Amino acid sequence: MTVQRIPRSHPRYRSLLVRADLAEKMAAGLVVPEGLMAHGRGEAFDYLLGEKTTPEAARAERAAAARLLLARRPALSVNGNVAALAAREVAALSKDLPRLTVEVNLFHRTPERARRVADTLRRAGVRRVLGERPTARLRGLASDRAWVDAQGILRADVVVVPLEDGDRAEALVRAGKFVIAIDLNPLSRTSRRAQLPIVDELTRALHNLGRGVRHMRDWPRPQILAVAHSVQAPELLGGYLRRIRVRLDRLAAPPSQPGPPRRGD
Ligand code: PTJ
Repeated sequence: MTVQRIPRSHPRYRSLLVRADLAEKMAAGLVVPEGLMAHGRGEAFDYLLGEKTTPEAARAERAAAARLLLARRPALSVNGNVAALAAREVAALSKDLPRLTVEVNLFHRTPERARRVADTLRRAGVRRVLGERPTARLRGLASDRAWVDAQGILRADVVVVPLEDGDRAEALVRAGKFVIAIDLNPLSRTSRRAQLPIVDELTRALHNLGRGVRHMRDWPRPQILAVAHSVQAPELLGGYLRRIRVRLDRLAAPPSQPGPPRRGD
């Protein structure tokens, strides 16, 4: 169904809209077919998490914003899905944090797709986009995801990797980067390898990162440092899984029965 034909009254209007938009962007060659599967997996986890930012994700996003403010060379990696779903949010974050390098990084790389992703970002307002003609490779990675820009991800100290695959997250950690993942699946290798796993929907996460950056940017450094160190990956991952378990337990519980009459009732 095209975006225009989705009835606004549908209870899952937003979700249908995003799907139709992604399908159109796949036809236009921005998103790969595998990207639609990745999106479906993300949606499934979003259901389990209640389709809102959990308190654990909010803490992770605040800490990530602090890390970005403290970074000397922060970078954000953008693939086809990220450009399709959140080009505007990427542009907004790059305005909130002008030092942030925005770099195209594709698993299914062709020069045309790299250009399409970069054009999408520029149209949304990102001033400088790297990665169209990458100049270096990350060590220990066989896929095209290894291609990076020597001025961008290669020299970055903090890298945000949304909707990433586990191999590259691992390679980035091995290369000494501080890796902030955005991935709705708390069980993915990316979430489990990142030093700071944000398990939240991409547009919500980017929005909250921008808000955190704006909120803390004039704070004294020790205060920002305290926020940056306020969460640990194992504790966050446990928290996300517990959040899902508690939610499922609650949903699975039989409707409460009126109890036996108590004395005095
Ligand atoms: O554009 P390319 O060629 O670089 O390819 C991009 C995809 C996404 C196809 C590629 O990176 C891929 O195959 O990714 P994976 O390994 O499927 O991982 C994507 C992860 O992102 C999955 O764990 C999903 O749960 C998660 N995800 C999907 N949509 C969202 C999401 N996380 C947050 N927000 C979303 N909207």
